[in-house]
Amino acid sequence: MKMDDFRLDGRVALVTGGSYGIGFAIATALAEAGAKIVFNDRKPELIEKSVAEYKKLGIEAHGYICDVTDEDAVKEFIAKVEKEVGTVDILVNNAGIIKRIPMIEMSAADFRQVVDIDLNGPFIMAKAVIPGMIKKGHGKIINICSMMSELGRETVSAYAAAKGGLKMLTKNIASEYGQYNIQCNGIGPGYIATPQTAPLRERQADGSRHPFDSFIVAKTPAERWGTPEDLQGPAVFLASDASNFVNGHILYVDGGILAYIGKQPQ
Ligand code: NAP
Ligand code: GCO
Repeated sequence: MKMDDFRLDGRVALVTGGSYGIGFAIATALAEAGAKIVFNDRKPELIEKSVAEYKKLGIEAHGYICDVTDEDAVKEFIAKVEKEVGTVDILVNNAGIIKRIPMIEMSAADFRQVVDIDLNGPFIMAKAVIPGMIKKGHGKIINICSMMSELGRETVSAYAAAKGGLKMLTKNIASEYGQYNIQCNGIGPGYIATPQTAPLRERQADGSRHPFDSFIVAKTPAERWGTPEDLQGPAVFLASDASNFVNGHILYVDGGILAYIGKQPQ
């Protein structure tokens, strides 16, 4: 093995929802390893703001407006990227939402929206980039799964169903396209401090920690929330030649939560 196996020079990496949070952190790491960065989001103002944020880090990111659930828009998006930047070598299916509603109070429309973005979106994106990867003779797809690909909890039925499905979509893409030297793996982040989990970490009126915040810290051997930066090394590994024989694997980056019964309440 050579350390250059972890380099991504000359590769085009597309990170969906790469304007902030986990997607932005992963994109900056892939850029650090040499990749050209493409990202998309739904809001024009976000694209502009994020291109400037990438530029502050010395990264010439290519930002496009595209909703991952809109198949026609995605086809157009990928055609534009192939023309303006190059064929996508690395796809990170990061874009995702969560709605925290008790299941019997959740509307079917809300359930469908979460599954549409968190599961149909990655399918649509992967379907759009795989033909180019086959032509090039290689490709890397990294699906951002979740602890909820393995575990359930109150109020996240749609999200858990979608992320459980995304785990199996990852394994199926690996099975169907491994013969073309395309590796499809997942990253399963633990509880990461981003806007998506901000409501779970809000200080209480009396200034005390949110009960869920304390719960997660007690459930994590590392005794802390993860940061988007904790996901950067695993993402570079799965995007690089160093992982060419890793396929259909979900790499949990969770500080050990999945391995641990949790600290006994004092
Ligand atoms: P976040 O801060 O909410 O960011 C999500 C990103 O996805 C935003 O840029 C968002 O842009 C974009 N997005 C949402 N729907 C989209 C759509 N239909 N088309 C295109 N872009 C869309 O979330 P995060 O915490 O960084 O999480 C990123 C991924 O990691 C998600 O898949 C999430 O499920 C997963 N994850 C998060 C954690 C965690 O603890 N934070 C743990 C495990 C897994 P808009 O502003 O347009 O919505
Ligand atoms: C929640 C959280 C989690 C995290 C993540 C954990 O409400 O339980 O949002 O779902 O986002 O998916 O891996």
